[in-house]
Amino acid sequence: MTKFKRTLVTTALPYANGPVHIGHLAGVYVPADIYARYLRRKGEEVVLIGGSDEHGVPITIKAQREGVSPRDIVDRYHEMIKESFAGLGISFDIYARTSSRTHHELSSAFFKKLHDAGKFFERATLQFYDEQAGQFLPDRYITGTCPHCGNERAYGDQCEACGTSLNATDLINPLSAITGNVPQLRETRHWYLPLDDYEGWLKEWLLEEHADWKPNVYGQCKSWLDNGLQPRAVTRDLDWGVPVPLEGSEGKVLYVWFDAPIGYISATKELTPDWERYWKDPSTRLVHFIGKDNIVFHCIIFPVMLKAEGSYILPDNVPANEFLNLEGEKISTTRDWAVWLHEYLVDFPGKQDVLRYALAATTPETKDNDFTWKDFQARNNNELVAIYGNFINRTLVLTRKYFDNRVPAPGETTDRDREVLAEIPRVIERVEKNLDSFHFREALREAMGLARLGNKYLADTEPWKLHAANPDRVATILNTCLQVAATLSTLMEPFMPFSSERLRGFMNIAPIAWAAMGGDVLPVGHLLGEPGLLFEKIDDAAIQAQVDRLEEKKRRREATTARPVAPAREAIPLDAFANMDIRVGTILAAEKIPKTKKLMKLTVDTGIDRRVIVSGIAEHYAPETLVGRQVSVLVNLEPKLLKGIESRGMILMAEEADGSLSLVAPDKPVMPGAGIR
Ligand code: B3M
Ligand code: ZN
Repeated sequence: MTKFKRTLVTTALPYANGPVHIGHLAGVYVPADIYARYLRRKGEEVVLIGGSDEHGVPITIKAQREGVSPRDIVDRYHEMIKESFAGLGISFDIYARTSSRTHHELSSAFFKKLHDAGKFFERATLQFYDEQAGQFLPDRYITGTCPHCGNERAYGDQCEACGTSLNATDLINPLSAITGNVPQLRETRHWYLPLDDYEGWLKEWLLEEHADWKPNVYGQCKSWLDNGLQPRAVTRDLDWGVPVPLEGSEGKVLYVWFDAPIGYISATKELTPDWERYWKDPSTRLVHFIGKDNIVFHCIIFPVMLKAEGSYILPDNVPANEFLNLEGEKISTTRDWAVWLHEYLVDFPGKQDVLRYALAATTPETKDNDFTWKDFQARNNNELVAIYGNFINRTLVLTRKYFDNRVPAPGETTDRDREVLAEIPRVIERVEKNLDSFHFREALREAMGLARLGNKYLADTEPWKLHAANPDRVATILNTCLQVAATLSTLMEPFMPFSSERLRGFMNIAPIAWAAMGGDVLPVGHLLGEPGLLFEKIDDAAIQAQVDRLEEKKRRREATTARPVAPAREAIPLDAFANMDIRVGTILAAEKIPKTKKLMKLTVDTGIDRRVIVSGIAEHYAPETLVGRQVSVLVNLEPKLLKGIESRGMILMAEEADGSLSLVAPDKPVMPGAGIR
């Protein structure tokens, strides 16, 4: 491994404001875990670092929306995320959190060191301030009309209708999202990191010395550098985060993107007292796994911070991935368009490897990729079950049947047997080459190629037909298959650790070191374990349930975007309301009005009288479910002739954005005629 003695693998720290979805997994955590597991099996020194990003506006917004404290939010999601990662077998050496004391101390000291060394400059700017809330407003906390498309609910950092990124001061009629008041511009002072001063250095370090980075990463960095860098504020006016460790800076915290990457360092520090060996020794290779939206922070801003600090190593590679879409649409947490990891683990127990496989096989390495449930099913049924699983199962069952479950001694070999055995080291080499260069999809395809080869070899040689006539030949074939199977138990492990473990159980073998693969790992006479199924078919119903769930989300979303909740109407005096005579009534009879879709004829006991009311609820309620129900009736509405029936009054309904209707009823039985006011 060239000049490096060890590898420090970091994974983007997800905001602890919501669960983890397949987009996160495919882009960051599955590739990083494959990589770390691979290096470990090779016997290299490696640590895999993860943790929660618990600061910043994404957390405070979520807390405010739910009316709880930021601490409540991060405590809830940190545990949930940590647990679901463990459930999928992401083998973090530590899963830390940025609210920890170690992190606060370390990031605070980091800032102080840069400050004292004169690496920042201070600047005063005007920022929106909410007088009533008594605080400065982050851009996300300001809403107003988008100057580009007229959307009245644009945010101060972005308009989600037209996608334009904005400054809060661009908004027409800006309002505070906290109080709804008009915010005032007020002066505030912040510390800035002069990124522009580092342009020359970055061009050399990044564009020249790291021209081998993935083209999507390199290209984005180059474009940032070509466009010229601007100083970045590294502090914010917020009360949640790492306090700025300087006098007179009450109410200010470190910008979340300043402290979060330092989280990698503080996590390592929590993991081991020997953390400086990882972060300060140039023989450590630092690799950041991230998604494409985090490239600038990891390839430009964090390296500048590290360089300015002076005692840390810099990343050797940042193999960022593009995005994974879901059924052709961009994954979105706010729109709930995602497959959530914690839900997957419940819906598909014991099938962690299927998701890992499907995601690794569609890793969005150089361009966005699409996850579909159909593809997920096909990968399981046609590849894992029909090829890999089938090969393993046949091999083990035949060995049990013909050779008392013991590895048979091979007889004379043919060219075909030798070809299969000779392919093992070649496949291993190709898998390595691809993993070393972060081509996970291709690496998995190569590994799967070995299972495919084994499966085909078995199907072609048909040992089950040869046993009576030529047991020696069968022994050779099965010995070859068993060597391939043993190899697969290690070769597949970085991608699918759970089934590898099962496979080792079936074969009664201990884990095989990477370098030992392909050698004679199964001595003749070795007693195998209990064979079982490595993978099981996933039926159409299970897939349809997932597709239905997504369809339902889409239906709801379309309904809400098409008919958003109407704003409150103009204020009225109490009299205007008192003019409406609303009573509790009981439905006595209900029948659909023929030749109409929506109308129902209801006979209602209003307490005052029994009357007929025509109501447009036929699509929402069956007549027989209505009889006996209590409802709210506007009794003094002018009578109206509808389909030849005189309707006297109106049944009140709650109407949702998607048009669905519900009766509005008292929550316990009430005498008909009771007034509603
Ligand atoms: N929490 C953004 C994100 O989840 C941010 C990553 C921090 S990595 C140091 O995409
Ligand atoms: Zn807009």
